[in-house]
Amino acid sequence: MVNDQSFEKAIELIAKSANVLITTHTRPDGDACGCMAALGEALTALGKEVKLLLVSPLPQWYGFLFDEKVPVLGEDVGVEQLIAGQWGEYDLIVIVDTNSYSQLPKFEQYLKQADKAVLVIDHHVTADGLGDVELVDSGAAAAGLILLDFFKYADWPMTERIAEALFVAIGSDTGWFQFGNTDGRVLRAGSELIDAGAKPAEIYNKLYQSFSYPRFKLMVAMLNTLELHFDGRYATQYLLQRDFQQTGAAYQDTENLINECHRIGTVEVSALFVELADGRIRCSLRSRYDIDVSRIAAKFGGGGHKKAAGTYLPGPMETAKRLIFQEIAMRLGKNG
Ligand SMILES: [Mn+2]
Repeated sequence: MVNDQSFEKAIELIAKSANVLITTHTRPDGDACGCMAALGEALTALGKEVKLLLVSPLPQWYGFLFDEKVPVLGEDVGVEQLIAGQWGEYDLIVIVDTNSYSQLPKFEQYLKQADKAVLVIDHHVTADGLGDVELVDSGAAAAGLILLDFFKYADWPMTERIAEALFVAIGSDTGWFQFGNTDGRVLRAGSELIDAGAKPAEIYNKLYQSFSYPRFKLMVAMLNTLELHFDGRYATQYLLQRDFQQTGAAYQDTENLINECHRIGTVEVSALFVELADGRIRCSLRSRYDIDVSRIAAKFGGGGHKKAAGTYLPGPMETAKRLIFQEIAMRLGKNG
């Protein structure tokens, strides 16, 4: 849990700020988007001038959280513009759901030269200490849980919109209450948010039953690459640039697809390799039991959680697959 002293400092920081810029990690997920939306809503209600900024495109299924399109750095606004103050001057930067430079491509440049107060709200173990004030709790299943505690501490009104956004944050980081991080705190928060107006069935539909046909075809292409190793304990899948071209799906459509292979009973750990336009390979890792995939990701400059992590690897695909295979072989060997 975050201590009261940190909450007090965050409240002070917000109280003396008028223009607030809120951002989150690249490949924004439900926790990232939900926290941005909830905090944006709350700070606007407090009379702050709030701007939201993403560092990579928003998956379309999170669009309902925002009243208007959230600008993307490098697409809607250039980092030079941001640095030059042509896209607004801010006295407070809030970063949600990450505390790492590597998760903030391009924004990192702005952050390093900007002489602004920074507030971080995060639950990752990997941390660069980006904040002047940090609300960090690595025991929280989602950054949304920290935000909920903060809102309650600050006694800010919990509107239906905020409850919905925080429910998205918590629901998605727990795999809709299926992952091992689903604890009493998660379910208590869930019930509070439902009481405040969040509608779980409606949210589930918007998040998980809203595939576009291209995204579904991308999933089929991915499933066709499934390989099992070590008696079915390690599953790999991959997607090439050509799969995106053939299906018409976008890179952000890969979110959560890795989890499909964990329906196979033997699978303990899995990797999804995605070839990027620049030739690098994005590798997502999931673990069901003891293997700490954040350690594997960290070896290659990535990060995350024990059971869900990611990193970038050099291409081509076979090289990337081999690098991770060696790590998995070591660990599965050790664990018997
Ligand atoms: Mn998160």
